[in-house]
Amino acid sequence: MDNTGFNWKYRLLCGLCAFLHFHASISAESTCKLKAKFNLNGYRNIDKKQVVVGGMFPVHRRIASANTNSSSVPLSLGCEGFNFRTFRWTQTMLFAIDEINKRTDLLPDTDLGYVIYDSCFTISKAVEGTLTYLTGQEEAVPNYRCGTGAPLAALVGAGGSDLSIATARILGLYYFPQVSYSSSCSVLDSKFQFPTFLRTIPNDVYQSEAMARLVLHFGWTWVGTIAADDDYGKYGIKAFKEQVEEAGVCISFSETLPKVSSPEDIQRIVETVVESTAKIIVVFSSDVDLSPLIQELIQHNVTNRTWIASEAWVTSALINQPGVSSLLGGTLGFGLKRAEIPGLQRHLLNIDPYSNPLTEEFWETAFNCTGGNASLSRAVRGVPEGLCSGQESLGKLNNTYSDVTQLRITYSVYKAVYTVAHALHNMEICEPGQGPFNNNSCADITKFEPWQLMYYLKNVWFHVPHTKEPLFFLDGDVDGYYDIINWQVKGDGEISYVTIGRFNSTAAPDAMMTINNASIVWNNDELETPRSV
Ligand code: TCR
Repeated sequence: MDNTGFNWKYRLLCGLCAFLHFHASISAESTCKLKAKFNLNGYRNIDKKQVVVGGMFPVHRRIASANTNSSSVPLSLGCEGFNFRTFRWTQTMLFAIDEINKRTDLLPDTDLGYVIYDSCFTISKAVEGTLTYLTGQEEAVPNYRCGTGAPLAALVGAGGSDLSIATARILGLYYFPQVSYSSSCSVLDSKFQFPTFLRTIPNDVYQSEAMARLVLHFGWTWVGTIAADDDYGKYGIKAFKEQVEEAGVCISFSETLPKVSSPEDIQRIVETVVESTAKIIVVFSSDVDLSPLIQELIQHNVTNRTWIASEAWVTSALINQPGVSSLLGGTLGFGLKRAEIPGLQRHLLNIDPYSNPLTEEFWETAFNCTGGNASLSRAVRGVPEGLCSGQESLGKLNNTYSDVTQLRITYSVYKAVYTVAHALHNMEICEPGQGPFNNNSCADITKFEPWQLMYYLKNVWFHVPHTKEPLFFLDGDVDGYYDIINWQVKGDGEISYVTIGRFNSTAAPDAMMTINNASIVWNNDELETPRSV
């Protein structure tokens, strides 16, 4: 492949973190390296058209604390708390793009590039990224994009629902498509409010219903609830409560997890859990927000509870840490459809630690080493203690980043990228005179309008590679399908995720949920169903 024709913008934004400034220097190089690696038979594709897909991922867990000094210029904050799981999602987007660029039957005449933003799990960052994305500028000036570069297609993201709600409001103004892989909150189904929002993750109305059915299935009548202080937690738990209360279940307590670190709030929730007679506790939260509470409950040796997990923490390595089995063994929860994505693990293990600042930070965090470049001379001369050599082995590291046993949101990311690619493909193969637009015209893939891509996205219909799962949208949503997962403690104290049932929103009402009661192992290895009091 001849790389000379490429000038992809590649940006990883994290406020004013160094990331923001590196794209100019690395732009063509890093993406082309990646492309070259996946290029077919070395044929020249400089004649191909180019389209850029945006991605937004919460690679960091939070923004650094604010500088409250108001006598100096306010700066956009940096981010901290590197998240290996979400970094895997980011790499999956790149993997999918490479896979698509390699194919000759999908987008044969177009190459996909990408622009990736780190939302740092924070609304303000997500908004900042969206404005930057729309304007193509670092200063966020809406309705202005300079340069005549390749068109930006759609945004894959933005992560949590609260972030997507913010970004979708802005993108909606410009009729700019957004395909989300993890924003499941029910409010996002309003096409009136979010006209250009689509998602490959099911709407949480299904999950809340499934949770309610689960509680009723076991005859529990007294449950406690804990929710994250965001749209996901609040709307999810509200719908759950409405449904169980209607069926006569009583709520023992309702707690909200703090968004910003607050040991006092965590302490209060621990006391509530300890003092309550409710033995069944439903938690609707992301793993990041739940983790401090779990740590504290372990300190208090809390056992003998059955936890009901929402999808965002049900297979999370951040929660399932050594030592949680006495607290969380027996947990039941809802997981998205799991998939195998052949080639993904190889891609994950093969990343170049020095291709951009984010991979560099990943490497340093994973191997607990610092800086420097993996230059050959250093490898030959030996590496001073504490410095990364670049030769460290990812394969040997037991890290959630390269763990491909639970590809659920990861699979959803993969589907989101393919969704955009198929929509673009249908635009590309449009026959002049038989197109869907005014006077049967087609859109030009080198300079289309966002609403034209939106037309194709809404009408997309394809089979996801490898799994062959059909993918299409009904009003921007997909069907609600979940595995019901049980945390079973093995002899060595490790927890394995065992699928003990399924929920399928498309089945007849009495066949939606199937559970194999006999295969469940409860807290403390009990085989008998716990009682709610
Ligand atoms: N929807 C959540 C965010 C979220 C998430 C996750 C975050 C989901 N699954 C897994 C981290 C890991 C599901 C939301 O806010 O909509």
